[in-house]
Amino acid sequence: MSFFFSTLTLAAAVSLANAAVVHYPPSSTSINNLTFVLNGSGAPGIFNSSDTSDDVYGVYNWCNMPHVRTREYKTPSNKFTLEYIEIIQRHHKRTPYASNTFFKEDIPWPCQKAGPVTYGKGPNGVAAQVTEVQWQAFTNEDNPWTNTVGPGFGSSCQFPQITPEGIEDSHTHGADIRSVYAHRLGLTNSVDSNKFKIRVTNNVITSQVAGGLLKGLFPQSQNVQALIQYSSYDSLEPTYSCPNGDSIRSAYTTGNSNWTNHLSAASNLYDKLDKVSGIQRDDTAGWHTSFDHYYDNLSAKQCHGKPLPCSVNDTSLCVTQDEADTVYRLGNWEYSYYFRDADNSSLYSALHYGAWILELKGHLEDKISGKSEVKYFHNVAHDGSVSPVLGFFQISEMHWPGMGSEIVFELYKNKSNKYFLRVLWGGQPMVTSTPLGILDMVPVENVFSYIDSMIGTGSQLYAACTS
Ligand SMILES: *C1O[C@H](CO)[C@@H](O)[C@H](O)[C@H]1NC(C)=O
Ligand SMILES: *[C@@H]1O[C@H](CO)[C@@H](O)[C@H](O)[C@H]1NC(C)=O
Ligand SMILES: *[C@@H]1O[C@H](CO)[C@@H](O)[C@H](O)[C@H]1NC(C)=O
Ligand SMILES: *[C@@H]1O[C@H](CO)[C@@H](O)[C@H](O)[C@H]1NC(C)=O
Ligand SMILES: *[C@@H]1O[C@H](CO)[C@@H](O)[C@H](O)[C@H]1NC(C)=O
Ligand SMILES: *[C@@H]1O[C@H](CO)[C@@H](O)[C@H](O)[C@H]1NC(C)=O
Ligand SMILES: *[C@@H]1O[C@H](CO)[C@@H](O)[C@H](O)[C@H]1NC(C)=O
Ligand SMILES: *[C@@H]1O[C@H](CO)[C@@H](O)[C@H](O)[C@H]1NC(C)=O
Repeated sequence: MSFFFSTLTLAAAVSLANAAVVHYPPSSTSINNLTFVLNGSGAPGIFNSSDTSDDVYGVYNWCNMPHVRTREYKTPSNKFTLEYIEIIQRHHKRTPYASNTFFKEDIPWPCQKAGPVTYGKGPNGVAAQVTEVQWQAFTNEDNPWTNTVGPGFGSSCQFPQITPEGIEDSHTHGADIRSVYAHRLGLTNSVDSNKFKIRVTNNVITSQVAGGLLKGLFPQSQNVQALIQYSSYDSLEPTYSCPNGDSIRSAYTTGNSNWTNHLSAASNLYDKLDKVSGIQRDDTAGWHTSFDHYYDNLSAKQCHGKPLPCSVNDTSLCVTQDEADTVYRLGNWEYSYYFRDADNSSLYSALHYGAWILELKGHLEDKISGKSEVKYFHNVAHDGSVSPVLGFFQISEMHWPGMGSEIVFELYKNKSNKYFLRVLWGGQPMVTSTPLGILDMVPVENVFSYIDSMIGTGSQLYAACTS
């Protein structure tokens, strides 16, 4: 443990039961440089297509983030054998959330014959008792609330819903993972539930992604069971209650000038966006407490090749590309602040996502002890899941995790039965600001000590969250 505590004099330590969380500040880059974010130019990556050309693959693409692929994969020395992988990813590209669609403009979202398949099935299978049922969103103007909130007329998607292009990206993602790991882990063409597990959240969009992903991963797969935790304490989304974590985060956002400064500095931009959208400056739906809603709505359109919105009352008053790019820089600044720049962001990540991290540690321990024969565990989740994992391991450059962002935990063994962990972000070893450095063949016990120093035991985490 002295490995971690020796640096205490360099960084602020916060006691959490027996654990001590040390915040190691991130690198200074254009992402967390507020002067550049407000007064610079350009988008911080690709925001208008799922395609990234091979020569630059690995750059930030909000629409379809880089993941492991054969072309870029670095095979470790043959002194190591791969024993187990665990992947956590964000879902693929989607429509905006209904709550982010109060902009009144009339860009339609077509999802004909591409709705979620949603039905119950008994143990006797589909043929015996049920038929497949697919949702088809529709509007009827006889319902007088149509067009008063949400996406309104002309859209046939649920909000949110993974779009047909997002399903394609999910399938490609699965096929790319297969190309890297099938022969390394001995994965067959269909799911062997003793060796492979897939987990989703209670938000149906993660199951929509799982369908495409699984077909790419296991081309012969059928009737796969996806693990799902109870919605009031799911560790993956996460939904478990941690009021102390929530207060720590509010203390560094709401009312804290380190946070609110960027909102006031962007006042002119807000004036323009509000003029186009018709949203009031004093709205209570969160349009002015962060850039999240504008970012989601603008980026979802651009990722699907749709134009930027114009006012429904004045078609010459439109959001410009420069304004959208500024919203994208601000959104990335916000995620860097939430999960890395704020002094208490590591403590927040440890509390808010500690339960999933403890499950991950348990999976690794069970593999090492021989208790489990699972070789691959795949989690389909959200930006709100991937972000605190990056915050927990204190990545050196924090971006807002885009569509399909992926973290792979690879567990290796050497010929003297020693275990090592390599963690891939965007397909490459993750660079952290912690004493663990680059997470590339780190002795697994050092990672366990780090986790212990951040969280302690499950009952310590529970107490730190709730008492
Ligand atoms: C967001 O997207 C939906 C769907 O196009 C649109 O109807 C809505 O009004 C848009 N505005 C935002 C950003 O709220
Ligand atoms: C951005 O530029 C404006 C005008 O050039 C200046 O007033 C403002 O202080 C700058 N903002 C930051 C954060 O540097
Ligand atoms: C932040 O960005 C501004 C404007 O691009 C630049 O002048 C300044 O050197 C940057 N600050 C740091 C710490 O990199
Ligand atoms: C996407 O945006 C880039 C700039 O970020 C631009 O060069 C490119 O032409 C755009 N592509 C499309 C299809 O609009
Ligand atoms: C603002 O951030 C600085 C640098 O991280 C920190 O020292 C200060 O305590 C923060 N202020 C507040 C009010 O949280
Ligand atoms: C358009 O005009 C109507 C009537 O004046 C107004 O109620 C509505 O808020 C305006 N919408 C926008 C987006 O400006
Ligand atoms: C971090 O959170 C702890 C626990 O709530 C609090 O005592 C401390 O003042 C916070 N630190 C900062 C820099 O806000
Ligand atoms: C396995 O790793 C351990 C710890 O780094 C090392 O001491 C040992 O020599 C390695 N064994 C082999 C066969 O490389």
